[in-house]
Amino acid sequence: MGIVNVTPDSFSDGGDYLDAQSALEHSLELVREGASILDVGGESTRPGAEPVSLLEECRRVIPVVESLVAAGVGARISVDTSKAEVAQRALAAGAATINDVTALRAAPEIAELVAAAGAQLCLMHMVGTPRTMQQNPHYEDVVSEVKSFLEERIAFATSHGVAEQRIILDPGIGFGKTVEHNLELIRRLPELLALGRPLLIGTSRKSFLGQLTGRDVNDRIPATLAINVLAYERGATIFRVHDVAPMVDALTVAAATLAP
Ligand code: HH2
Repeated sequence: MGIVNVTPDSFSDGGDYLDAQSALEHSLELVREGASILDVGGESTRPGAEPVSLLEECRRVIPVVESLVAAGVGARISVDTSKAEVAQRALAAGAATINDVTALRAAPEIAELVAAAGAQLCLMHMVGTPRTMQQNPHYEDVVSEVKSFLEERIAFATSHGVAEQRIILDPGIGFGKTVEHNLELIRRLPELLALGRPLLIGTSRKSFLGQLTGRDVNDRIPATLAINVLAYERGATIFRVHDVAPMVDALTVAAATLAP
């Protein structure tokens, strides 16, 4: 899953693809590099980020979805949003997945929209909101708490019409977690796999990798590859990354090595 951030303030690529044309060109490049899903987002969720208005988020995201569909991009189009109106317009424009980092808590009606469109839904775990989530995160057992949360969110989504086989789960790496919480979640990923749904992992260039390596945000590709390969070995199948080409190589070698 290649990341297409149409935002001025994303933590690592804010402002790089702000107009629809550069977002389209970047998307096509990610697909050439091997992305099979593109995740288009118009609101940063970095710690402390300010919310974006509905009008502004639509203005950023919808033209990009439309141009990707018009270009016949050859990848599944996912839209990273927690707003029902953005989801509705994105689905109408041809998006096939809604990636909701609030797991339907901000806008429960996204469930009905996804169900009516027969689309996929990614449910992610997060404590609080991006503004507050990194203020002293605490768990008794991070993995079992994330698992219970996701289990409850699956029940909510399916009771509102979403087919279970269209749900993807994400432990929300970096969303209200310390370095150790993030590592524990990756280490014990098979416990989340027991929920029976594909696992999406978003570690790309994140700050916990900087804390572990001392690297700046744009020098975290090796760290991203290492953790994603380990997540793959533990059962994750969707990797949300900025740097698609090196990730494809790393996963190709990992898959060949693990093949029986
Ligand atoms: N991480 C980010 C945004 N959306 N969605 C899912 N499902 N999982 C994630 O881990 C995830 C996500 C944050 O990364 P990025 O888009 O690069 O930054 P920003 O939120 O600042 O735009």
